[in-house]
Amino acid sequence: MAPEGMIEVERKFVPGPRTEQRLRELGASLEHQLTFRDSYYDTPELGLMRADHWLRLREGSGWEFKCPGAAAGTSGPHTEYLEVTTEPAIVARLCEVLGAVAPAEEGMAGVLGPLRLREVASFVTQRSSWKLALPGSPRGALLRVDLDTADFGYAVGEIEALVPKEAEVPAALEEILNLSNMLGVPAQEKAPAKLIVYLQRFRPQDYLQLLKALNPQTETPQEAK
Ligand code: V4E
Repeated sequence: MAPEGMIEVERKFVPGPRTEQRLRELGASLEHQLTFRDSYYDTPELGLMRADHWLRLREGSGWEFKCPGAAAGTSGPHTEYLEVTTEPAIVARLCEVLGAVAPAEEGMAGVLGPLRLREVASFVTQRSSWKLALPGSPRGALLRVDLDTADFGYAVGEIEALVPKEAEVPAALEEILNLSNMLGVPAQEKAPAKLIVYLQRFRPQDYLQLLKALNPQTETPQEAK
């Protein structure tokens, strides 16, 4: 998770048998290997996820709230989210999104009930986190590559850059796309997030409702002729 207020620009991809070897060839270093549980929370109507907001409790890190950035969503192969990690800031944003009056409590534990937030998904991820600097990068910044396997059997990779302001997003995006090419990721490939695959497998009705809300123009399987 990014430090408070940073913009996370990322692209997910399907890792292949040669992905790690390719990362090493490009000079990437394995930073750490972690196992953690994410528990996602939402209202019974999925009021947060339908508005493209994602609230989770990450084991070892605490509460994290991903809110859409200027180019959030799924129009391109990348996504852009602002990450909020302090509890008072998360509570304030939750109230905005859900149209609720701010409760007297500022901590998360005290607002879950009043805001009708309950766990909708929970799974464990095994993650290998790689870091590398792209040669010739004008930003001189590091890219992170996470290779994840969720306990329900789904593997996904993620190339991520953290930028402090919107003006730096295009350069970060270009670096991410360059690295994607170097890793052999097909240009238009879009791999779904672990949570989306979890909902598809274990909460199919919620998944269909969510898909419709996030991509109103998409036909759901039941509606397809
Ligand atoms: C932003 C988002 C979701 C929340 C989980 O984000 P994700 O990047 O998948 O988390 P993780 O654990 O892989 O990485 P980390 O946070 O540690 O860097 S779930 C779905 N989205 C966005 C999204 C969307 N709006 N629409 C569709 C169809 N898919 C994904």
